[in-house]
Amino acid sequence: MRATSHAATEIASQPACWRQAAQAVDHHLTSLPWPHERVAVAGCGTSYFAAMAYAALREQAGHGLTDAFPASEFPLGRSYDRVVVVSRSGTTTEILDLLDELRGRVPTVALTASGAAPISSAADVTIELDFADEQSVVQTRFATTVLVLLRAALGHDVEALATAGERALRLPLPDVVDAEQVTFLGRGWTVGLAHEAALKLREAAGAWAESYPAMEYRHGPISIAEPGRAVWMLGEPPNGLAGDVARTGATFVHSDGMDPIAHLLLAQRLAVAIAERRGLDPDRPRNLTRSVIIDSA
Ligand code: F1P
Repeated sequence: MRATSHAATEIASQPACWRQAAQAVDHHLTSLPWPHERVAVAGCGTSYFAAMAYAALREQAGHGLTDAFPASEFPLGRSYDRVVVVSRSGTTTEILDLLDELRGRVPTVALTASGAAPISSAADVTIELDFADEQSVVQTRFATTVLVLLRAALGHDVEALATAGERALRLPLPDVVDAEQVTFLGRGWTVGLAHEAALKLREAAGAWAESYPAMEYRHGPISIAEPGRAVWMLGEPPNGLAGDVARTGATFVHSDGMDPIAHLLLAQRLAVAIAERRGLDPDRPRNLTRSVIIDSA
């Protein structure tokens, strides 16, 4: 294995990518959802989780109804003013199929790392974030850069996020590298981040990781908590959760005031650290390719 994985390098470059996205946002504002539009956002895997986080943030900001769907489960019968799709590769089958279905019915905008990919001719407008493309199969910086661009469009202070991200890159990892199992939790927009963090552990490290909306955790998933396992809250934990987890003997990790997207960087780093501990290459997950292209035959 290389001394430094692509994933590790790409994780470390996120604050710089976020700043670059912030510089580009004004240029893209007219293509992105306008306040009061009914919007749906779709993606697959990591790109879907970025879509989920944005959807919750946009609604919370009062910009209007915003749904998020896996591209394969998009409800074609619903009416929207604009559909946003997210795909690093721009070649994912479900995304291209969805854009085909939507053509001429609703304005579509695609966020991709590759403007030369088929997604560009399938969507009405393409926003290319080539500076956030990645060599690792495992996505980190593309998805967070998409989310930061969309947060910038909602008026969030990207410089503060980038500074928090730099701090998250310097912090020691929580003491869970040897945990047998990690459950990530979120609320509102951080539910998407929790799913993304768990996906990173599964993809990069083949690790047992789960994810839930935080208030759902006590409705069953807490049954697997025990010493040697961990619960990791992205954002503010709901009342009593830390104590409930402590009583199981599991380790409880939380954002402690850090913006959850910066806290996600620690979870990404954890995924790489677990992979390295297990002698795995975090850039090359088992059974996964950079883009899922499904043969129609
Ligand atoms: C989506 C995706 C990623 C996954 C892997 C395979 O790709 O499912 O989430 O980590 O890279 O593809 P894309 O549509 O964003 O290119």
